[in-house]
Amino acid sequence: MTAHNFETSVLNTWCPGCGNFPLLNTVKTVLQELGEGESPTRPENLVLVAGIGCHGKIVDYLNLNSFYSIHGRVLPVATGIKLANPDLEVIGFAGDGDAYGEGLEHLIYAAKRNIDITVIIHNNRVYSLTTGQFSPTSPLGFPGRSTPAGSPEPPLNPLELLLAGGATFLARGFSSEPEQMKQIFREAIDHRGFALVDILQVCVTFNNLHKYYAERVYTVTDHDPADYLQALNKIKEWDYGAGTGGAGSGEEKERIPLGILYKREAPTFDRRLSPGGGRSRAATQEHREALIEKILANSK
Ligand SMILES: Cc1ncc(C[n+]2csc(CCOP(=O)(O)OP(=O)(O)O)c2C)c(N)n1
Repeated sequence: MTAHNFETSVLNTWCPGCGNFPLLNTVKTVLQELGEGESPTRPENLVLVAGIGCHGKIVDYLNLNSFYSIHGRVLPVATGIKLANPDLEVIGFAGDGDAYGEGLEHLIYAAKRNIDITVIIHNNRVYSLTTGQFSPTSPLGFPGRSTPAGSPEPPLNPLELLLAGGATFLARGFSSEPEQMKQIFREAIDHRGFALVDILQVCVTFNNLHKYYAERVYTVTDHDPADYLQALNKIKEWDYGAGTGGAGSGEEKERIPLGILYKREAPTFDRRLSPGGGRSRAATQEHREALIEKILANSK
């Protein structure tokens, strides 16, 4: 597969300048790379799951097996697919509204279980498809459709919550830094366990934070992502603007770390559930057939 083969004929309806474009192009490059090398991932072994929102359209623009879930339900669908066939590489795409709002409890349980899937959050910090309501990560004072006088709530720090929840891979990227996004996506997909990548994805129409991010982001160095406390400190270094007046507050000293913030190895949910802890398709199939036999025998 080349990046070109992933193209579809679906008309792209994202706004010109949307941060979803570089994200999509980066995903294409990574998927192409996955199909090369010594043990290539075949396109038929990849499954994409999307939520509902502007972000969800990404699966329309990628010629691969995909599943449009319902709002907030990327994780249950992705979990089901992975458990049904642990040989598949499952990648979820969700918005901040989708994953950190309505779907939050599913996200925490995916982290707690350490299921081997990758989730990419298009975190534009606003509900874009429904035209600009505030989301769980919107800055304090955000003047959205539903909060014309400014959001009265400080934003949630989802990475802190997921670190506490048991996630084994947490990273942050920026939609205007494609090279770094590429490295992060690749590592997230290669990671065996639950990997969440929070992309600061600029929505040029309802929450254009491009300049705000460009002035503050930096790539982490001298950081041990395997060290929980170091990871927590890095994650707390930027609290999505909570307590500082939020994005656009003029707080110049704020710095936003990008890169892999936490990573550790741990047994995965899908392996725990597979017979013998293995991932072989044949073994899974055998186990499944034996179970069905047993159920049928018991029902006679
Ligand atoms: C169960 C359900 N609740 C609410 C909606 C309405 N809805 C559709 S998209 C959306 C918000 C999308 O925001 P986000 O997930 O951040 O994605 P974005 O559009 O910003 O990419 C909402 C509330 C819905 N379609 N289904």
